[in-house]
Amino acid sequence: MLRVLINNKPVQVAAGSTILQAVQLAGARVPTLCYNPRYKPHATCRLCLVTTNKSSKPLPSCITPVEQDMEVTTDSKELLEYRQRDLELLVGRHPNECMVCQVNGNCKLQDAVRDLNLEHAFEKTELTSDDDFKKKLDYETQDIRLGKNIRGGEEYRQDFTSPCISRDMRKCIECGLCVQACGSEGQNLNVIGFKGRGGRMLPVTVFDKPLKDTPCIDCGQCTNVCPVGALTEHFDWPKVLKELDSKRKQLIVQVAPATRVAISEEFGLPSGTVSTGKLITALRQSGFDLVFDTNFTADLTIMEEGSELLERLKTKENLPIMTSCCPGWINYVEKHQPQLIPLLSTAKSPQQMHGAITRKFYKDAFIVSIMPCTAKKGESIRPGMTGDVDAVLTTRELGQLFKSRKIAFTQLPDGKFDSPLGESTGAAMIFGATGGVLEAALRTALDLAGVEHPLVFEDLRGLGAIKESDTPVGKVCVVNGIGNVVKLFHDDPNWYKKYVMVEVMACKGGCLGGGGEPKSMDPDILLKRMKAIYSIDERSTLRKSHENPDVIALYKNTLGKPLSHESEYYLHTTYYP
Ligand code: HC1
Ligand code: SF4
Repeated sequence: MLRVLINNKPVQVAAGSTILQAVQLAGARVPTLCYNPRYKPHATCRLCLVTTNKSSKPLPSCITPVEQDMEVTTDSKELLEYRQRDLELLVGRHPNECMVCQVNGNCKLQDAVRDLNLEHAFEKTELTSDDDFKKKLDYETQDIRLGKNIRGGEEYRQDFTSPCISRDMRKCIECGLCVQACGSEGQNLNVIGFKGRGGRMLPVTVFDKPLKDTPCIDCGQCTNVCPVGALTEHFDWPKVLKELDSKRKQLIVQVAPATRVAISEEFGLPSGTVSTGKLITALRQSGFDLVFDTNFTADLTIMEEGSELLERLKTKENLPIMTSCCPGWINYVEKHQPQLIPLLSTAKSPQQMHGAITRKFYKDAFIVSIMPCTAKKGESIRPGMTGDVDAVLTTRELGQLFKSRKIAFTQLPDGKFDSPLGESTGAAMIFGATGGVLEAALRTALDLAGVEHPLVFEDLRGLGAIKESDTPVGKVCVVNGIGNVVKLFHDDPNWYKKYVMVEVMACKGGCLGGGGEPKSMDPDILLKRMKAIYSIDERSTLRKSHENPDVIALYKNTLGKPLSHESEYYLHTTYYP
């Protein structure tokens, strides 16, 4: 351990730590813009400059290692001037649209402007009336808009071609976090990379193509780390707000497993707080007539997928069965590894099963789903599924919607899901964590096969990259994050052949780390959300999908049995290379 003085306060830090880590340990603060604890720091923004007794020049604290007896000063007139100068350059070329920007209030550039008293650098925006604001919302909801803007002789693309991800490169501050998230430190897909050199570097897509024409899988990890409004989900919440206000139709909403934990962060509650009851009440106060649970169809997915597994084990065909509920993974298979298509479970995801069943019973309703995931927006308009779910909102968008409704989220009493599409088991809940789908499938498939087994499969839990378990029906594998799938294929194109079942979730941590989840600077955020998800399973009275009484009733009254003709019609789908 090294002894360091931060603004005269002594702290002990491990050798190899950065000054920024020591500053945080001492409870002090320096402003940061391009720093994210998930990725290697590279000191682009230079807002985290500090002075020390070891150098005559200010040093970027995010990349400078501590030394024994280093004396660090985080605040001084000189440092403020340095930081202000660097920030002014960024602000000077940033569009002056904060009042109508979708990330207004959740933007690190705004935070830095406030921190460094640079408000004067932003001129007053001209948009002052409600009408102007509504016009802006209409503009944001247009499906396709491809334009270019001129800035400093470069062309900057506004790209609204993807139903999942929007890009407005006028707002880019060139921090490079999106390049890291999509590249070798994250998804290993390199859809976004730097173009140009030195001060003219700009993150662009492969060959600078519109996002819809690239190998992007819509995972949204780039949007989750963008500190400003340059990369965002495609915003659908204004469209939902209009439907809620117009009351033209019955409004129905379903809630994904992971969102009931992460929504807490949007309202300042500690990470890992379970807010299921408050979430239900807030949705009702927002104007939804029926609040259902995606977990209900997570149980249904297990019935179908577990039965498919047992069928394939019997026929020894199309093994390993590969899970199909993550649309980022499906996009990856279709775009990058189409030879795997026959191995994918044909079961629709719980979102789409819920949409199909709800639509069967509520033909004219407007159906919304709340997901931690940007790719779910694209999934809802896949061939054969369009029209079941009318709009998909990310957890972040739901936070915006609640805030626009002035809902006092933290003060709300607990509500209850509507029945029957709101009942679920603990097995459904763990879908939200990496390994959870496979664990839930095993709990049911092994029971149905009459084999003794533990309830909890510890080997499949946690944040490991590749997790395996030997089960009575064969070896199974969980791959945590698409970046790890890319590595596996790179090392051995036949890596999957030794398993009977493989689960892949495109985002690290599973859905709880989805691209549409609240942005967080907490290095332990995935573990905290995961712990909360498993705690819900532990508290559940029913923990196996085939024990869900409403699922049993749905088969009895409507679908017959898993893999029946009716089940195939409503609950299964097709994939396309
Ligand atoms: Fe997921 Fe799923 S678990 S894909 O991670 O199978 O998004 O939360 O809703 O559909 O249930 C996401 C989460 C989610 C589906 C379920
Ligand atoms: Fe890359 Fe995912 Fe962003 Fe697409 S959505 S550019 S795959 S990080």
